[in-house]
Amino acid sequence: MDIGITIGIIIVALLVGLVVLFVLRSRTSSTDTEPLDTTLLDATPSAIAPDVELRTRLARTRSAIAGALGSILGSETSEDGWETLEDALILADVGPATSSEIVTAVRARSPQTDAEVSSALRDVLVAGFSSTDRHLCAEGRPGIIVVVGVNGAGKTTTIAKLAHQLTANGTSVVLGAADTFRAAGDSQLMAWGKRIGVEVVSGDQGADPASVAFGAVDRAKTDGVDVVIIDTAGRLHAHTNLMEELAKIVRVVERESGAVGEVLLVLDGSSGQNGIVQARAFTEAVGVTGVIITKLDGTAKGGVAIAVEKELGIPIKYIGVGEGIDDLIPFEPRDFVEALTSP
Ligand SMILES: Nc1nc2c(ncn2[C@@H]2O[C@H](COP(=O)(O)OP(=O)(O)O)[C@@H](O)[C@H]2O)c(=O)[nH]1
Ligand SMILES: [Mg+2]
Repeated sequence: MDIGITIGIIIVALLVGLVVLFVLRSRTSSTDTEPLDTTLLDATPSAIAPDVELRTRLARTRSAIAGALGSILGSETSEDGWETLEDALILADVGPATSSEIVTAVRARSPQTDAEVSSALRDVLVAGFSSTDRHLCAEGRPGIIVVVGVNGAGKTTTIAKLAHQLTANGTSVVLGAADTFRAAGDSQLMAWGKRIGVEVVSGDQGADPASVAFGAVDRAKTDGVDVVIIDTAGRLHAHTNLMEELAKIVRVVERESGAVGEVLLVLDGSSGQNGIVQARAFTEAVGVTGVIITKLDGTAKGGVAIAVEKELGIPIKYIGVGEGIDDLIPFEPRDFVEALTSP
């Protein structure tokens, strides 16, 4: 055979081989952009040793409740003792009606010994929480989480903590700074983003928050990012059309992306029963899917967590127990109750 023809055949064969290889490779890499196979995200803090930590972080609320429990234990469980317990629950912002129900339910179990009183109280408190799944839902690609709540509740800090935990577990995150109402409303989120190595999409002051949210979702799509978390404004809801603005953010993002996985309401734990009134307003406007209660480390009103789920019927998904990046804990009713009632 002519040497030229042989070389020609070899070159053609090599070219065909290369094309086949290229097609195969691009097929495999295209699977990378398919939806996450799980819709539930695992955001677990790395640094916290739950039991001991939680007990100390909740010290203020705990000393009130466990203190009252102590006054019943060791004595005859007298009428006075039960009243002390009910008062302690009310002071911890469990709410008068719920506190009375709790004490009635504990008494109905006729506990005789100290151990029985403690365990009856624990069981009744735990039973007050729902048994819904508390994982974050991240349906869709990207999964979208919108975070709402009044100014100062802890939204921006909580978003940073959450993003940090998600990225530590291998989930990529983009943040949307849709708090465009305040001057430099985005600077705090940008600073956190830099610190934890997460990109922040922002807009100018006064920009339409929904368009910033849209931009963040768009960026996540382009870059193949798993989850978008959107920070929002929180000026007092009575004064402006904040609720309308939040509803628009959710609507626009839904239109762009099909689904919003979570609308998380951040509540300041130290605002106690007032927080429940706020929560109702947000829930009516934007269909809140989960609650995060912050600042439980600095308050004696942590009992509000018990009231929140009972009165709103929305699961608490996380609690904030400090200002540090790791101070956000997935909410576990039994751990929480044990931390509050342990001596
Ligand atoms: N002690 C404590 N402080 C918190 C917690 N979460 C947030 N904060 C503080 O609350 C203040 C307001 O938080 P920020 O995230 O700016 O609230 P936003 O206005 O809702 O975005 C900041 O000083 C935070 O450090 C928490 O769980 N514990
Ligand atoms: Mg903020």
